[in-house]
Amino acid sequence: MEARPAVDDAALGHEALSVLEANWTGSATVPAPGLYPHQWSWDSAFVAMGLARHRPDRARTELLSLLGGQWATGMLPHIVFHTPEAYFPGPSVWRSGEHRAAPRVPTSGLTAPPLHGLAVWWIHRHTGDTGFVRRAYPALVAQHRYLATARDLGGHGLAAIVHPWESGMDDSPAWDPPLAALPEVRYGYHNVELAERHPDSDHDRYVWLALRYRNAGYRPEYLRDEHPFAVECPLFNGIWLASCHALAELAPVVGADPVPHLEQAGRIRRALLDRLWDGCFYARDLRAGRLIPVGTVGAFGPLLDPGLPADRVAATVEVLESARFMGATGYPVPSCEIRAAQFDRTRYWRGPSWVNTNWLLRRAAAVHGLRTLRDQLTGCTLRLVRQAGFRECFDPFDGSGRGCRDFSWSAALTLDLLA
Ligand code: 2M8
Repeated sequence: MEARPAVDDAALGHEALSVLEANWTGSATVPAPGLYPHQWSWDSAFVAMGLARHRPDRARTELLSLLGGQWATGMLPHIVFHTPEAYFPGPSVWRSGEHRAAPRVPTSGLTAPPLHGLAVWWIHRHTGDTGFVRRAYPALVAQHRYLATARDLGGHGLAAIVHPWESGMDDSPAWDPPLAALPEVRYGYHNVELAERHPDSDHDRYVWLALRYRNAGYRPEYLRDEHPFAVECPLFNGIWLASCHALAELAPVVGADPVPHLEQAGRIRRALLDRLWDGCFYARDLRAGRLIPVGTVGAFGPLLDPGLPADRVAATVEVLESARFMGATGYPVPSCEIRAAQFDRTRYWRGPSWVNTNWLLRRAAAVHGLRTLRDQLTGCTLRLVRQAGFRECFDPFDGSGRGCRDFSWSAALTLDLLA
């Protein structure tokens, strides 16, 4: 295992800022040089929150350039291609330019966890900049409307993801059952380090799914009636709920009514409890009509809701602190529960610990006044980056780094953890 010389807080913060400087393109931050050379949606929201105290100018520009990729439908794409095609699938695959609702800048046709309301709220909280809120607010309202209409595929108030990439937890074992129901395809899609991905890589199926959606003209009717992958994810919906609360707090800043956002939050909460709860939160496969019985870090997304009933908070935190998740390792929460047959400490989103999900859990602990848990998550996440640097993810047993180096959200959220 690699070891780094000990670094104090000031040096760590300085290193984090240098990584973010190097990954800045002039209008956006790439997640990492090389493998991720464009602007990714939830990565940008994390980067903006990490930069809010240090470089508020950059945090604002980051989010506004991302919002520049929004479609007229309200859909906020998971990738915005400000820079020439250097990633697969790139603009020539998504062909957003052929779609009437798409903006001028090329984008993907999928969305990502809707963290942006929370990010705008966060920047306002740290800067008090109301002009920025006025610019961003209408786009956020449109994004939430899109999720509540085009993406409520189950008809019960939750937004469905229609591709594993939309979850942000690409290779999570939670997507194995819905992916296994798709036909076998072989395109030979090899732009990534497959050794660290799913052993029987599902990437060809990912591309197949994306092409089906694209060939159907990105139509919501197609998603509702025909698309074979539709899942209600507790992390995606927990993040949406947090952003609804954020918009309710931002509404008075722009002279708008907070009530619709609180009503939306109530609808999502009720649906999470009615549809995704079985002693803990699980994802629901809408096409198979059942819960997907594997515990992942996504289970804790609903903890971001300040209105989650106290008994559910307690039960969910009990699972989080148990040997199924953080009780076993002394390192931050892994992406999949340790006792699951699918758990793999080495492969993307199938075991490793990620700084962004642990930062979200720390935020959730703060929302519920759980100070000990919050401090514990802060300490063990900082331990990872002190030990292994700003890697993309980390081995949950020994903390060694995996995936890319100089990874933007690991650097940006470290700045926040150090504050
Ligand atoms: C990973 O996702 C991309 C596809 O969007 C990939 O695997 O190539 C995920 O970790 C996702 O959460 C993240 O936003 C993206 C860029 O960091 O990489």
